[in-house]
Amino acid sequence: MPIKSILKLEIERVSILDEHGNYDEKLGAGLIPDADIVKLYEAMSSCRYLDEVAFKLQRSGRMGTYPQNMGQEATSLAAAYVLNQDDWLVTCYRENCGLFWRGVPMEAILLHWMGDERGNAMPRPHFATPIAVPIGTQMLHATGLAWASKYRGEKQIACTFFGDGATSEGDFHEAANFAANLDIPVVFCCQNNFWAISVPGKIQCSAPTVAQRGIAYGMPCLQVDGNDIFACVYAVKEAAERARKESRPTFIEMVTYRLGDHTTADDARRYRDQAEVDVWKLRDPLLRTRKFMESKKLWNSSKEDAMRQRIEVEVNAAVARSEQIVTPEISDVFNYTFAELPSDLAQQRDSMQTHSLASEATVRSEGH
Ligand SMILES: Cc1ncc(C[n+]2csc(CCOP(=O)(O)OP(=O)(O)O)c2C)c(N)n1
Ligand SMILES: [Mg+2]
Repeated sequence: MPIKSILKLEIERVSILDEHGNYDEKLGAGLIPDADIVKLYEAMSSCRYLDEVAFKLQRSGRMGTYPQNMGQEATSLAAAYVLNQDDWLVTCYRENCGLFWRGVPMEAILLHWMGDERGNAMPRPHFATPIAVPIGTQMLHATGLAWASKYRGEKQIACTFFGDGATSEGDFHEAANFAANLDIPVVFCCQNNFWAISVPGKIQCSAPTVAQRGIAYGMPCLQVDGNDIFACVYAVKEAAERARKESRPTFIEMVTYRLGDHTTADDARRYRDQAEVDVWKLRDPLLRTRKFMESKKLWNSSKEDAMRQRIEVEVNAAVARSEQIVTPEISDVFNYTFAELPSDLAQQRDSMQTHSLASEATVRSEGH
C-alpha cells in the first residue's frame, strides 16, 4: 500500500491595518464606521491611562497588585464591540478595555485589585464574569455558559479570553474538546503575547502557531494581528456568526504583546530584551489607530488633548469612588455566603459577636 497524505492543514492570518498604515480596503470595507473608530480609540486611551494611574496607586501602597493591559487593548475591545450586550464575555485579567466597553464600571476593576471582593460582583446586565486569575479556569466557564444557552434554546453565545500560557493548561484542552464535540457556541480568543510571566512562548508551544492547537479538536482556527483592531473585529464577527448560525466554536489566536511588566510584582527587564519591547512599541494598537484616524482627518492633536483631559477626570473620579467605599464587616462572610446559614456557622457568627473576632473588627474599623 502506498503512503499517502490524508490531511493537509492551513492557518490563515488576518491583517487589515498594518503597522505601516496600509489598510486593506477589501477586507475592511464597512467594518467599523468612522464615528465608531473614534470611540474605540478613546476607549483604548482611557484604559491605557487607567494603567498609568493603577501603577502609581500600587507603588504608593494604595493597591495590592495590578496587571497592566498596556499594548493589548485592541483584542478584547474588538470582541466587546462585536458581541451582543447579552452574550457572555468571560475574561482573565488583561481585558479591561472590553469590560469597560460593555459598561463594567472602572471602580469594579480597581476594587478587585485593591483586594475588595465586591469588585467581582459584575452587575448582571453586563454579562461578564469575575476576573479569572487562576489560569485557564474561565475557558471552562465560558463553554458551560454557552452550553447552557444552547440547552435552553437561547440565543446567547460566549466569548472567552486567555493567554498563550493558558493553552498549556488541561483546562484549555478540556474546554476545547467539549466545545468542539458538543457543538457549543463559544469563541476562544487566545491573546498570544509571547510570554507567560518569564516563560517565553517557544517553551510553551513548539508548533509554529498557537492557533493550530484548536485544529486537533476539529474547530476552525485562525490567527489575527491582535494589535490591529480591524482584524480583531473581522475575526470575532466571523466567529460569532458561526457560533450563532451553526452553533460551532472557533479558536482565534490574537498575536499581541504586553508592553508592561506581567504585573506590578514583576520586573520584565530581568528576562526580556529592551530591543524586543522597542519593536513592539512601534506596533502599539493605539499608535496605529491614531495614525489611521489622522490620515482620514478624523483626529488631530487638539482632539487628543481634549480627550486626555476628559479621561483624566473620568479615571480620577473612578479612583476616588473606589477609595471611598466602606470596608466590609467581618460578619459579611456569614451573612452573604449561604442562602440559609448552616447551624454550626450560625453559632460561629453569634460567638464572634462576644469573642475575640468582634474586638478585632472594632479595632480594624477604628483604625481605618
Ligand atoms: C492555575 C494557575 N497556575 C499558575 C498561576 C500563576 N500565573 C499567573 S499568570 C501566569 C502566566 C500566564 O500566562 P499567559 O496565559 O500567557 O497570560 P498573560 O499573563 O501572558 O496574559 C501564571 C503561571 C495561576 N495564576 N494560576
Ligand atoms: Mg502570555
